[in-house]
Amino acid sequence: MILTVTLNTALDITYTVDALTPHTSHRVDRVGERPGGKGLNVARVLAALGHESVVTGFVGGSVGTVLRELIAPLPPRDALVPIEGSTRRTVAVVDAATGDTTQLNEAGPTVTPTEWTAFLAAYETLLRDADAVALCGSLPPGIHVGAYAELVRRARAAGVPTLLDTSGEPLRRGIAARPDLAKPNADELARLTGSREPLRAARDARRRGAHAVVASLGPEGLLAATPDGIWQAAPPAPVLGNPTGAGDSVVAALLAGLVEGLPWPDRLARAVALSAATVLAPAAGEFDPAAYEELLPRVTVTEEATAA
Ligand code: TA6
Repeated sequence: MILTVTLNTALDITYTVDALTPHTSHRVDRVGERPGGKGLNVARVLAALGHESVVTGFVGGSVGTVLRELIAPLPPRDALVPIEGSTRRTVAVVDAATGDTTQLNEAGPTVTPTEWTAFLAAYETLLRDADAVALCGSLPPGIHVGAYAELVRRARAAGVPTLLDTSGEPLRRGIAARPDLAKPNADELARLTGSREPLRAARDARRRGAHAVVASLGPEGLLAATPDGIWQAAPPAPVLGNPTGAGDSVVAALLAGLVEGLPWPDRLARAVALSAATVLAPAAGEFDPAAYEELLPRVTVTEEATAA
C-alpha cells in the first residue's frame, strides 16, 4: 500500500460565488465540504487510480468527527491518530465567472509531545506494509520544524521510498534528510534556494539532499531534475478551473509511477494530465477521468540536453 501523512488534516469548505467583489457581501451559490489536507487528497486520487492507500496524521474534535465520517465510506483506509485539539477548516472561495480561487487556511490544532510520540509509534507500524510514503502539507502548531526530516529518516531506515511536499523550513530540513523525491512549486523552490530560475534551483535542491526534484510550474507544467536526466512536461493548453489540489494530483501520479516502476517521462506525462484533470473537477482530491484519458497522449515531455 501507499501511505500518505497529513499532520495538519482539514475539512475543506468550498464556496462558489457568481463574481467575487471586494468590500461587498455575496450569496454563496454552492457549498462543498470534503476531507482535506494535502495527503488526504493524494490518497483519494491514488485510490481512484486503483492503488491501495492509507492515510495517517492527526484528527480531533467535532470537525475531526465530520472528517472521519466523510472518509469512512470509501478508500483510502483511515489510520489517523486522535488528538485533543480540533482539526482545522480551510475555505476556498471560487469566483464562478473567472475561476479565480481565494484560499483561507486555518493554522490547525496544537499537537502535544505525547500525541507526537503516539503518532511516531503508529507511523513505524504502518511503514512495515508501505511501498512508498508521501509527507504532505503544513505542520500544525506544536510540531517541531524538523518533523518531516525525522519522518524521512525513519522511512529510509525501514527501506520505504519517500516523497516530500511541504514548504519553508520544514522543506529545507526535510530535503537535508535525503528524501527520494521532493515536489516544491516554483515559489517554494525559489525560497529554498534563492534562485527564481527553476532548473538552477531544482539542481540546487538535489545538491541539498533530494534524490530527485519535480517542480510544479503552474500552467506551464513540471520540471524534473533526476539522476536519470532532466525533463520538462507541459499540458497541450492552459486549463481553466479550480486549481486547488492540482499539486496533490501531481504527487499521486508521481507516487503511482514510482511504485509501478515507470520511466520518468511516463510518470511526468501522467502527473501533468492528472493535475489538469483535477483543475476541471469540482474539488481537490478528485479528477475528471474522461479529461485525464483525453489529455494524457497530448502532454509534451521534452528532455533537456544538460546532464542532471
Ligand atoms: O492542496 C490543496 C489543499 O490540500 C487543500 O485541500 C487544503 O486542505 C490545503 O491544501 C492544505 O494545505 P496546507 O499547506 O495548509 O497544509
